[in-house]
Amino acid sequence: MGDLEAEKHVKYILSAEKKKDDFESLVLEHLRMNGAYWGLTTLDLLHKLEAVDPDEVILWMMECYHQDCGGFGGNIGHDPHLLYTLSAVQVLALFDKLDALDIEKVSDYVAGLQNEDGSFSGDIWGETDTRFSYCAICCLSILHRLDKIDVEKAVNYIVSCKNLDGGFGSIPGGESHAGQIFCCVGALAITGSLHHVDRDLLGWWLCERQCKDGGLNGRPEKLADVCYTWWVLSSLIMIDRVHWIDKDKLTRYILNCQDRENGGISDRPDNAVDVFHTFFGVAGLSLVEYPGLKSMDPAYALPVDVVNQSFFGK
Ligand code: GRG
Repeated sequence: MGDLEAEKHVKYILSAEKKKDDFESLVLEHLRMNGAYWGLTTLDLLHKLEAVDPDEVILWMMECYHQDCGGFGGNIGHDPHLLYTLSAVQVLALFDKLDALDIEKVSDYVAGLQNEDGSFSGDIWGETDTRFSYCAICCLSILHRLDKIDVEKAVNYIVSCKNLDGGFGSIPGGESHAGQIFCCVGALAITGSLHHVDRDLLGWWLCERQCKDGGLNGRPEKLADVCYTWWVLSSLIMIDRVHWIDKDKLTRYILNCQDRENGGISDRPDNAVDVFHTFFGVAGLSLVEYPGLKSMDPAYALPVDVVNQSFFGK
């Protein structure tokens, strides 16, 4: 199986951060803020965050900030959205620099996107999705401003997206999907509402995501993909059913998706690597307690020491 090529992954992330004109950078241009979160969290899990100058990152991030409304865009000159605002808050939490934010302004922006039915729109254009419920709740919790929204309504809306198979979809009646399940279970965990989850039913659906090759898929009849290591395992951990997965087979699958020459992790063995799958591969290995990695918090999707720092100041 071979080991985790930690040093090569660090080099890969650091070089991806600097490139601006290759294929991957162009594809990621509109979600560079998410890319910063994926890359920097990977470095932190590998104990190499100090290889990056926080001031340089924060300077760039603040250029993506919209002072008029309090939200962050995915890159300089791009419109604000909850998806990027959460990534910005997570990156600042990684660096322990949340004080660089106007916390009232940012949390007002997030809270202002809650709708009458408790759901959240991602931006002013109104699309709703349980991904945005998670982004809002995680963001406000990190900023200690959950009191700015109607948490009960937010929880009831998420519960209305629960399906008969125990999973959750993007809107009421939407198909269960591991990514949405992470968002809903994560939001319920953060708000202390996990009693709404049927742990055995959902745990069964989630552990059935493990394919013959050891990898996990996101819904029935689909191919395995390294990113589902995160969405599925974090959910299983939050509902206390992670022992229903074959961790050794999964670990082997992730390690087989590494580019052993140039670093980086891909969705499936022998495919091209990218920062998204490198993050979810390393974060997944952290969840299976692969040696030498920092521990990840399954609900906040940040290293545990970062979450502790932000909540307990230690
Ligand atoms: C802080 C980790 C973190 C997340 C923020 C944006 C977000 C909240 C969560 C996204 C959850 C989600 C929906 C993930 C799924 C991403 C994905 C690989 C979708 C692909 O969907 P399909 O239908 O793929 O193309 P399948 O595998 O079903 O064929």
